[in-house]
Amino acid sequence: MATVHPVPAEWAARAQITAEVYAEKYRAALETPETFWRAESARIDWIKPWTKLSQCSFDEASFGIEWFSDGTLNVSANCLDRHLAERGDVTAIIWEGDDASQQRRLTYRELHEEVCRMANALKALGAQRGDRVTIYMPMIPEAAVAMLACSRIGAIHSVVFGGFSPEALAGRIQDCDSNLVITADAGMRGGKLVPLKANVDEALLQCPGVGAVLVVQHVGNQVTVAAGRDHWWHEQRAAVLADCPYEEMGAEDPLFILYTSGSTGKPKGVLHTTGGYLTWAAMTHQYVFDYRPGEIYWCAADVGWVTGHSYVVYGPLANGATTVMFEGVPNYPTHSRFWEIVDRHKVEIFYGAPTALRALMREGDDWVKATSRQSLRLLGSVGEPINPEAWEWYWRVVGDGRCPIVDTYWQTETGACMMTPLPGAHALKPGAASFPMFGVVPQIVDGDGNVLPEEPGVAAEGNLCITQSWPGQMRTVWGDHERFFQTYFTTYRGKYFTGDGCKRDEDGYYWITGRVDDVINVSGHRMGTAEVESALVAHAKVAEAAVVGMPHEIKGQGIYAYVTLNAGEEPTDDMRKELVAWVRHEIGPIATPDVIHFAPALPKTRSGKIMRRILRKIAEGDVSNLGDTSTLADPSVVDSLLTSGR
Ligand code: 6R9
Repeated sequence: MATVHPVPAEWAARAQITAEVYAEKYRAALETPETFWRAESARIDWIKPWTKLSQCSFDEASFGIEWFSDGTLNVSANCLDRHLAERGDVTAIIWEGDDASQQRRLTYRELHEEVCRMANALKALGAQRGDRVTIYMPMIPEAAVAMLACSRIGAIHSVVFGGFSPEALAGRIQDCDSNLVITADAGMRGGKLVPLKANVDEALLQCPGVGAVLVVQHVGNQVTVAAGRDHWWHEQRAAVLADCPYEEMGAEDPLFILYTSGSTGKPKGVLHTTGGYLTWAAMTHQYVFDYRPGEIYWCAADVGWVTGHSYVVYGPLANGATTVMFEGVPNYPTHSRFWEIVDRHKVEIFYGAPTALRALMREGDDWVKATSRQSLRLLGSVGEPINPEAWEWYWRVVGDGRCPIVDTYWQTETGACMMTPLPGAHALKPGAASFPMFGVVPQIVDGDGNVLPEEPGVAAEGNLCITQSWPGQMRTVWGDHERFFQTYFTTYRGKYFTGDGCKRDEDGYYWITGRVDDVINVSGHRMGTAEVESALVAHAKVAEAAVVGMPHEIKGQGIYAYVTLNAGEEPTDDMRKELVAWVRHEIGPIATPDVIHFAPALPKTRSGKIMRRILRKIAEGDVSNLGDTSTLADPSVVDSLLTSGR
């Protein structure tokens, strides 16, 4: 029996969402959606109010997703302009550099001015409504400024995580035909320089369509400036006006593209639109974190991931919050860094990833206990399942047993949080994503698509689908609407399939059990095994590769790569190093294989399909029961795998 932490009395007394309110709102969102969403979308300032709530269908013949479609608004106006009258002097962003002596604060008024100036600079460089702008930045306020500046002029941003290689960056620039890139000279992480501008230079050798690069001077390192193409932000900034009118955007106009990995092919450009996304991000930010105006809130995610989009930038700023941005890493200069930041800025709500917690947990409690953390009142977790051991440590050591933990389950595709316990409403079960957000209807299906019925007191386990649309749902895969439909709506007809396994326990709590497709979750980052495979086979000496996940104490999952070399190539340690370096070059450090297993051959069925089940078992070190291998074209391949080199 898992431990259960009851709702603390003081939380039940003061939380915005109590058990009763949760039940009422959940019911209202499904039974009277028009009234429910009228009220919830009123948290956004609309230029022209919507009259059409939604037109959504997951069926092939009538497929389409639209919310609030005849309404108009502007996202940056919602995150900035409308706050100026009442809280113009409130801090919008608290920034702390990798080096703790670097600190910045921007009020809403200052942020508004920066965004207006950057919007004007983008226009001066030729950016227009509907253009794609790629943002490749460190975690500095200008990353948020760049996103908001795009939304102000109706340009579609595509943020690429600074840990991706020039090769990966180029692919993302090409896929959405970006003609403008915003970057910085460099970023700093854990005392190490990340040469962003140099990476952009390398990527642009393959991207002739990019006519302008806006470069923020951050570290002050030497960079190359290509005349006519590259422009310093500080120079442009000084040359433009401090005010920029915002564009009136349709609710269904694109807001951003964010590339994410799937089970097949190249990363997909997940497209989010304007009205539904902002409503969803802002609503969940308020309810999930029980956020109140004036609170200091810190989401430790990078803006290169969806969590950074929805919970560092759009959700908190739409709600007028003070959002903390941190450039560095949890263990630099010491393992106390996160908690020192909490103390320094009096952070009340902290939202982070299990992988960081596991890494810090391993270093012992003293690093945490050296800090006060008295300001904290709520903790959050996101990105991957949190193991009960890490959960209990987070609760007991970081939160001193005072702070509820919201374990928020969602995806790049879902825009913002889909399932979570709410701190004043639900007793907490360590590791359970718990209950659906308002408007979310989860369904657990078996492999054949049969719905496992929801019966009180009866547990069920299978694959997680969502049966109806919610405002923050992605609208398409950039440039490939057919792929959008095929990827998410054909495994189980008429339903959105998440790709995750899930169980519902006797009390109705949902637990995410991890991906059931060929996606692995490495340190909370999604990685398609197919992507790593295609990087490996692109190497001249590799004949074939198959990649699977393996259990990893800190990262959650590690990358285990089986590689068959071309005839005549030697499987040496140097070869291993060469391949690891190659993958880092092709994708980036986040794709670094943990194990390269030189395999004389891969186990294949007679029809040529690689039997991944066997590869996973061997990677897990569970070789006692490899299951039925009789359908293999050559069963002796398994023995050769067991004796060959890792
Ligand atoms: C927000 C984000 C999505 C995948 C998702 C699932 C896993 C995220 C989780 C979780 C268990 C949680 N995931 N949050 N699993 N519990 N609280 O992470 O988006 O990068 O697209 O990853 O991450 O497997 O399908 P994204």
